[in-house]
Amino acid sequence: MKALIVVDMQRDFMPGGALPVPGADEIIGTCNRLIEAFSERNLPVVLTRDWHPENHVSFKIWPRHCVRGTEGAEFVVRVPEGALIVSKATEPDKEAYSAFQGTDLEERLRGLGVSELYVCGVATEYCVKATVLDALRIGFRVYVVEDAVRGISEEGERRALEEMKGEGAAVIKAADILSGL
Ligand code: VGL
Ligand code: ZN
Repeated sequence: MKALIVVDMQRDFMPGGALPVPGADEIIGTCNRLIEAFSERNLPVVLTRDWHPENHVSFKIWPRHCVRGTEGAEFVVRVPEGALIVSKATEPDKEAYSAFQGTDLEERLRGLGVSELYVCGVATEYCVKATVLDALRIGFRVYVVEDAVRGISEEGERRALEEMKGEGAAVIKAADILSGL
């Protein structure tokens, strides 16, 4: 069984937001098409969100962003009925880039019989990469949707894609998923 994981497509990571990822708004449409395609086929759709408390430790390194309940933390993609929403980095003293860190995502996916993950969203070299590497480590087959991810820097994104491939991820284009789902 396949599932889609949409990483941190939230207002604060869009251009004009608190921690902008260049070009992140350009992938909203593609993420939405993937979300529609998976949910139409009753395949699980996971939406992760950075969901920080006011006093989160990451605000020592990053501008204040994605404070839970604020506008900046809202999703900019469609949230289909039945979507699994995974809130991460919710504890003040713990950073968590991976959607598997400190969440029940693994158990929920296993409970649904999922073995193959398609990952899109932001930021390629932070939360996307950490999520993909964790997923590979715990035995999922992972596809990174290269035209539906964006990085904070181009160099960071390029290196992250290489690292994910080196650990066993496959890189795929959205059109190839949509035509073969
Ligand atoms: C992220 C930096 C800080 C991400 C989250 O979603 O990639 N990056 N918090
Ligand atoms: Zn964060």
